Amino acid sequence: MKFIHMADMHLGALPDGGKPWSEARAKELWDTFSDICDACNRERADLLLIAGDLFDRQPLKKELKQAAYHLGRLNRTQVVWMAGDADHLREKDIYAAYPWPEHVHFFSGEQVDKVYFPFLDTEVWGMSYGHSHISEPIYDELSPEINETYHILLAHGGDEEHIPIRRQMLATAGFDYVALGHVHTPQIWEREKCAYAGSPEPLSPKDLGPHGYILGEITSEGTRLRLVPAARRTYKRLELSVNPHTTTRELLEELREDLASEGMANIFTLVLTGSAVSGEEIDLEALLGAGNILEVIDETRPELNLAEIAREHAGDIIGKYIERMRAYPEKDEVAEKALEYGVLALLGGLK
Ligand SMILES: [Mn+2]
Repeated sequence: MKFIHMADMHLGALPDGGKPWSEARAKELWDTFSDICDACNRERADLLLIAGDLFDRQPLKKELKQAAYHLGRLNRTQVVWMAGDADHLREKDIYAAYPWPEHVHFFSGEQVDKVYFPFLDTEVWGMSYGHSHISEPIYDELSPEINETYHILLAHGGDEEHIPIRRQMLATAGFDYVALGHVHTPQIWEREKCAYAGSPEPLSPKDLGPHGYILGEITSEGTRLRLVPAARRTYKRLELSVNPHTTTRELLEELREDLASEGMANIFTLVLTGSAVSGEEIDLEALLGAGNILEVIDETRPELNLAEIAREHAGDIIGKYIERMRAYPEKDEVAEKALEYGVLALLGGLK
């Protein structure tokens, strides 16, 4: 039995809101969702498991229509789907009432329910969020009968306010696979037969590394899992080293080269390291305009002229500190750092 497991697509979200590339990314979420539907056809997947937060909030009717269109393109895959905390059901919700294609199975209540597929001899357990917060550990008590039938649990959450999960308990509950959602970074525990699919597109600069969906297979031998990258873009951290003489022009040149080699479409957090520029200030706006740069973080430190500081502060605590630290052998890296940080802290404290 072959399946594709996805979660946390967050359709309708506007990643990197306010940035020039934000609208394009909102559209790319749909494109990647469409790609995953194509993958179901290509891989001849028996099941598409959607472990919550397909939408970023309660979907509009036209968003449901668009989702139904893509799911309608599946030619042999059965879809099992739950609402997560972000797109949780509300009383007047239109999800359940929506005329989904016959092969789309939606958990429409907050009680654990089961869908059985005789031709796959597979039973999928799950529920939907009816609230944005659920603090009861609902999944901890579940345990399927051990028999020939494959049992899958579709689950969303894992933190205190979103159904706490004890993974060790789930691992021994008897499911052949637990398809998890809510955590946006993919995590696979193949031996424990469970995984967070992660969001197919990264949604914040904290979501580093590859993103996509999980391609899995359950046989009498066990459960095999693999992350298939599908994201169109990656968040990256890019360090640029500067010295007191660096100019904006030089820095821009280096930045453009780095962006080209790291992939212009990706989204970057720039970090300036090294010694602070002492000449003309770096034009941060120019750096921000060189590509998809979310922000520039200045981690440079002022270059210390210790001889001058020692002369100026002869007799006070700073002078004494420098004198004392210089008693350490030269080229002792720890002592050098302690001297630098100590002097900076003391100078800062005097401001
Ligand atoms: Mn969630």
